[in-house]
Amino acid sequence: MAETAYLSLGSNLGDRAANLRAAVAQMDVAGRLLAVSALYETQPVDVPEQPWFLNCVAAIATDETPRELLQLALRVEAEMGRLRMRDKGPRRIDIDVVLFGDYVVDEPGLKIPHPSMHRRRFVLEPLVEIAPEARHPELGKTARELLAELADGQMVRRL
Ligand code: PH2
Ligand code: MG
Ligand code: MG
Repeated sequence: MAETAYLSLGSNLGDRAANLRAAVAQMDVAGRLLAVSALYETQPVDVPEQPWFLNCVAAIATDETPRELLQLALRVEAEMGRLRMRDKGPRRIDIDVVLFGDYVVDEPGLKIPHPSMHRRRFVLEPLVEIAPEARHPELGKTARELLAELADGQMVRRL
């Protein structure tokens, strides 16, 4: 049965909007694209000294497994010329699987829900835009509730 997965995409090098659009279009082979959020200009978190990001979230109905979806994301990143210069540093494209139905996966290289998603405004604002009732299976809270609990401090502006 198809599951609904949510992807968080980010870019802070090159033509950021074009990078996001190209990546979303390529992820479409994993299933059926259900929704794509607006683009958001976002302050870098974790590694602050880097260019601001554009971020968005896409919902996809997929018959793939979480591992297969991750592998596709990594392939699209590689094909788009992503170089991993520095952990959490600048990149042309980053594609993270943040939720996959109500799956909880904790394997090397694959953690679902994404371990930081509930603390990141750049994930939660676009997620709430397209799926306010999407539920975090470990915290038992919806995207809307998680966003409401977030402290101020990360700047996120919808374009
Ligand atoms: N991704 C990171 C680290 N920091 N900050 C913003 N605003 N957007 C991101 O996509 C992002 C980040 C690691 O993947
Ligand atoms: Mg990431
Ligand atoms: Mg990533």
